Amino acid sequence: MKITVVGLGYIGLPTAILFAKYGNTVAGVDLSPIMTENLNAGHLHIEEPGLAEDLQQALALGNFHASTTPVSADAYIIAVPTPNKQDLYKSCNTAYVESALMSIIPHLKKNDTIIVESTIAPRTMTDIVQPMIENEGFTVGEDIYLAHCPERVLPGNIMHELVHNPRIIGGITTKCTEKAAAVYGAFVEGEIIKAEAGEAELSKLMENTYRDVNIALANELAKISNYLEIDALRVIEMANKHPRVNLHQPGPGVGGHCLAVDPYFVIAAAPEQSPLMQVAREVNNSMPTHVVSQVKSLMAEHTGNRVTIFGLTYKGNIDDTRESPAMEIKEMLIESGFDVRAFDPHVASEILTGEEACEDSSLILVLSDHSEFRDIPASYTDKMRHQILFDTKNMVQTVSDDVTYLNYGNLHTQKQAISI
Ligand code: SAJ
Repeated sequence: MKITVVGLGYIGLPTAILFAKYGNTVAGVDLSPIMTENLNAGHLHIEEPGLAEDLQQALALGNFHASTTPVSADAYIIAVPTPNKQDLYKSCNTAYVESALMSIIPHLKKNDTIIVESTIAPRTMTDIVQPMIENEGFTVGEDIYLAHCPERVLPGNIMHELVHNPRIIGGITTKCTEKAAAVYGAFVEGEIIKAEAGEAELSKLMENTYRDVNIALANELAKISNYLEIDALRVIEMANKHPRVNLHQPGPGVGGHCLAVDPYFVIAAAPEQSPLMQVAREVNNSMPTHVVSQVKSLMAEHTGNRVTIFGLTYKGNIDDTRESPAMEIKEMLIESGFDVRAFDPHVASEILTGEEACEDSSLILVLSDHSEFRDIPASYTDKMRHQILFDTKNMVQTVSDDVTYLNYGNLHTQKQAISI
């Protein structure tokens, strides 16, 4: 198969590389000339385990080439961003999807398949994408095949999950579904679930909304337990021993380009019907302010003004700071007058070592669960003015006995902890 993948980000690039690795001829398209040149030279712009090796393999096979303009193919895959609009309910902005479609339209021929992988609001395929193709004189389901196949892979485990996760294929017609399923047959070993386009759109959004709502519940529990002076983490651990309970983990907030974005697509499409989802978003959005309040309170008891953030990414072992609560907390702490230093071995622009970041600091604030933070060496904490560590991710395993270790389980033991 000849496949053109438009959008070489966290999803499009791994997808393109896998198609190439499995013997297809793949053209990767992105607006950035520097990025496409780098890819052709074997250099990645994102961190994802296994991707570098697979890129080398695809290039060695001669099956992958990146460029800034689409080329003719049998199947087109669109994996471009769909941010929130700045409107009342933060609805789905399909501008990049529409311009990607416009860029491939001149190359379309009878029997081609177009697959939208980007996360989209319910009814986008039938209300926006299908009319765009039919305006060009094609009949969808007869001479062009159109499907929404949402990506559902977890950053950090993308290369494995792309192959092994079940894949939802939502065609505009049954024939569209069959054609798109055949495309993914190239490498997907997970179950292929055939669906209608609208079902595929909404199920993807509800997966992330499910997680967002459950994290909101855990974050609310952290606040409740702090107020009631009960260990929230023990409560979660014990409750989860029940066979039908799966409380999620509290943290500094919900980030990334999925959970903090997608629920709004459903909310905007049905605002009157979605009060629970809206409150969950508010609870998760409140967490950076909650963390900053706790930091202010902890710092009020001590001399010194330096706070050291461990981890700026939206979650552990990745380099992605998009929609990261850690970045928001960093800005809020700076605005509050703290002298903020950051240590993040996964973010290239952060150049301080752990020792440098901790020097003369009064508090370490762990905001991302990078595995490097599991064991905190004494060489970091020895340099501190006051040895206090607040681990919002409950991930630190070992730290010097000289350090006062706090997490959402024991924060209430500090008399200055704030019950909000
Ligand atoms: N988080 C918590 N507590 C938890 C779990 C996560 O606070 O118990 C936070 C994380 O720290 C992070 C945010 O939630 O800030 C999101 O992280 P995540 O690991 O839950 O998810 P993403 O955004 O990296 O990927 C999600 C995944 N969706 C689901 O698990 C339902 C992934 O499978 C999707 O493909 C991806 O969204 C996407 O692209 O939509």
